[in-house]
Amino acid sequence: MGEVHRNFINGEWLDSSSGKTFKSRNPANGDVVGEVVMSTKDDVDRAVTAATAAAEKWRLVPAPRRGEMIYKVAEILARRKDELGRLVTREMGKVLPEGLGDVQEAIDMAYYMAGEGRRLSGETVPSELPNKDCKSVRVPVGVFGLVTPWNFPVAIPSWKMLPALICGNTVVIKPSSDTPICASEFVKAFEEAGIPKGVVNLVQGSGGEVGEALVTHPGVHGVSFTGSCRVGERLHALCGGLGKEFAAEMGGKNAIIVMDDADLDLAVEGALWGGFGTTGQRCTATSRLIVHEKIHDRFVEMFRDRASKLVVGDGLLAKTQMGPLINAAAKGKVLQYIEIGCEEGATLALGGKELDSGDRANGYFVEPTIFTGVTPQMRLAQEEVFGPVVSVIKVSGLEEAIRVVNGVKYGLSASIYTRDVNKSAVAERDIDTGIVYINAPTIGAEIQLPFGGTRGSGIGSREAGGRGGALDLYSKWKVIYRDFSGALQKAQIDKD
Ligand code: UN1
Repeated sequence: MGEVHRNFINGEWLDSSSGKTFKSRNPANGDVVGEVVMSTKDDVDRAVTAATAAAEKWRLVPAPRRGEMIYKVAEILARRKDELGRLVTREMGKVLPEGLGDVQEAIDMAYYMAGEGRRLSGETVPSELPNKDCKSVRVPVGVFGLVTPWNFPVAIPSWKMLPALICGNTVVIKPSSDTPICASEFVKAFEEAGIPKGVVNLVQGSGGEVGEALVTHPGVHGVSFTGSCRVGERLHALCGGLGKEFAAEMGGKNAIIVMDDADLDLAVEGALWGGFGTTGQRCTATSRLIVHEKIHDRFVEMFRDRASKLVVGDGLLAKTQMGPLINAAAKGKVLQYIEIGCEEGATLALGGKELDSGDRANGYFVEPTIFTGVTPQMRLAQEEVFGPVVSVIKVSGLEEAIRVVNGVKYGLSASIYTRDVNKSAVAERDIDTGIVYINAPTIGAEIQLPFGGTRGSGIGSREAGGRGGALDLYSKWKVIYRDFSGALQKAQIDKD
């Protein structure tokens, strides 16, 4: 076996204090991708201590200089894109073009956040008193604990680390134990870019032991989490009680509306990509198709025909269009939802079975699956499946369609296919999700605007760029009043 992937603490690659390791495996075939250290609370403590010590100097590095280092991270990732993209596919399972896209999203974020180093703008406003000025500036929060998932094993660490760093925070990241090596290789880009020691720290291990120790650590001032609702809500309760800054991005039950005037070929393409891209394992994945009754049967026929031809297998093979699920538990959960759908009386129109023979015997594969005759209140139509299962719900018009889109506890992403500009405007106005697409599927957000959802999809600030994006989590406002009159002036009192 090759090298052991260690923790990165205070600029050094260190063994864990447990002396134990675990194996990261390829979900397509069970091959060992590498061996990784299994950390403990002591390792978390060491990493937070390093991040705390580094924070004092890092906050004083001018933001444009921090930006130049992040610009270097972008260049390093761009140079290593091919290698890292292949690693994403080997460790996480998504098909190679998507593995490369995962790395590209991190590159985009790095260039974007590098530029923020020369903005990070606040406000300057007039004072009510003479010879006095007022402004607001963004200041760092301190040390951030970042807990990241496996489904975007390079992109999501980048969404959190890059804005945290440009704002002048230091970080400790605990990546998913399903994709530890992607995170490790990503962190190497920061090391190569010359980020000072202690500014970026990585601790590998389980969520229960390492993740919770990190987010509840008294030296951690802010936490950002992406993952399940169950864990997000638990961490929120823990962090709220400890007075930490907190944000969580937690999933969706995203829907595409297909109207009777839609370009059906385009809508089918969108539904295939939204529903089965990344094997349905995006928080933004399309898991409901809300289809107008007038074109329902034709649309379902076209969609089923295309989905039945998808090639499922190892994402590294050029012919593969859909990869495996991440692990045995994920596969078990998807198969269980398929059973639930059948029990609830939905019609299994395609797929529904695991694929566990031949080349696929050692991977976690499930067929692209379509249910029709789904009603909005079924569990299948309400709960997040996180797999290649798409439910078709028939509706009689736009108003009903929007009611169905909004009738779930999540509010991340939604879309409408229509050629009618008025209908698209109504959907844009009345759909209650953080992201709305017109004539495009529910996946594929770009990094220069805020990412996140309403209601059960998230807690706290959104991620990524733009007004209301990640900078709001990773910085606090400080307001400064400067009186250069040389006399005591009393606001609200000295009026004449
Ligand atoms: C996620 O699934 O958590 O919008 C992130 C998208 C991607 C990001 C998905 N850019 O589908």
